[in-house]
Amino acid sequence: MKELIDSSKKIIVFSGAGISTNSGIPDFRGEGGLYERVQDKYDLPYGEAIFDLNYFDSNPHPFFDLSREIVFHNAQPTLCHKWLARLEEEGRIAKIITQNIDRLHRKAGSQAVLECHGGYDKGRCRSCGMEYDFENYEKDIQHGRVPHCRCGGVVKPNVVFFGESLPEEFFHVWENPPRGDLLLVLGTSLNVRPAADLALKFTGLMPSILVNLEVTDHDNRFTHVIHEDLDSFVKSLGN
Ligand code: CNA
Repeated sequence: MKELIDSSKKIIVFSGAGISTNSGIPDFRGEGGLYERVQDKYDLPYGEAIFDLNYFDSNPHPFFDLSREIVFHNAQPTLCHKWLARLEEEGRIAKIITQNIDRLHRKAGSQAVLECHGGYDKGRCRSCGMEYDFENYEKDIQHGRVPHCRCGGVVKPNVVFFGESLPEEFFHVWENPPRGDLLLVLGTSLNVRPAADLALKFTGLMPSILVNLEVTDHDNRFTHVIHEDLDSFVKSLGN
C-alpha cells in the first residue's frame, strides 16, 4: 500500500465526513451521528430535514445552530488533512473532491479542492436573491443569529441542500476527469448521490484505495479496502 501511494504522482482524493471526525465534528450517519442528534435536539420530523429547503424556509434556526458547530467551533485539521496538504505541496495531488462543508481541507493548506456540496463562502437571500459574501454574515452565525438580507429575507449560505443542484465545477470534473494515477477515497459511506457516483466512476479509470471505518455497499469496486481510522492509516504510512 505504502509503495503504491509513494509511487503515485497524480492522486485524486474523494473525502467525506470521516476525515473530520478526529477533529471533533461528528459524521452524519454513524451511531450517535449528527442526524440522530439534531433530530432529537430540534425535534425535527426526520434528521435530514436540517438540509431540506422547505423545512429551512419554515425554520432556519436548526441549520444555523448546526453551522456554528461545524464551521465555527474552531475545529482544527486532522493528521490526514495535513498529510494531503503536504502531498499537494509535493505536486502529487490532481484534485481533492470533498463532500464536507467544514473548510478543513483549506484550513490545512490544500488548494486543489472541489467542495461538491458547496460551503459558506457565499450566501443568497431566499426572498430577493441578493448575494452576500461570507464576511457579511459570519458574525451572525458565530453568535447563533439567523442572517437577514436588507429586504428582510433569510440569507442561506450556498451549502447544497437536498434537491439542490451541485456546483458547476462538479459537473465539469464529471465530464472532464482529471488525469490521475491513484484514487484515494477517504472516510465516506458512499451513500450520498450524485457525489458518490463520481468517486465510483473514477474506480474504473485507475487503481483505487478506500479507507473507511465501516464496510460500505461499494467496497467491491476498489482495488484495496482498509477498514481503519484515517489518522491511524496515515501514521501507518510513516507520517
Ligand atoms: P457519512 O455518510 O456520515 O459517512 C461517514 C463515513 O466515515 C462512515 O462510513 C464512517 O464509518 C466513516 N468514518 C468516521 N470516522 C472515521 C475515521 N476516523 N476514519 C475512517 N473512517 C471514518 O458521510 P459522507 O461524507 O459519506 O456523506 C456525505 C454527506 C455528509 C455530505 O453531504 C457532507 O456534507 C456531510 N457531512 C459533512 C460533515 C463535515 O463537513 N465535516 C460532517 C458531517 C456530515
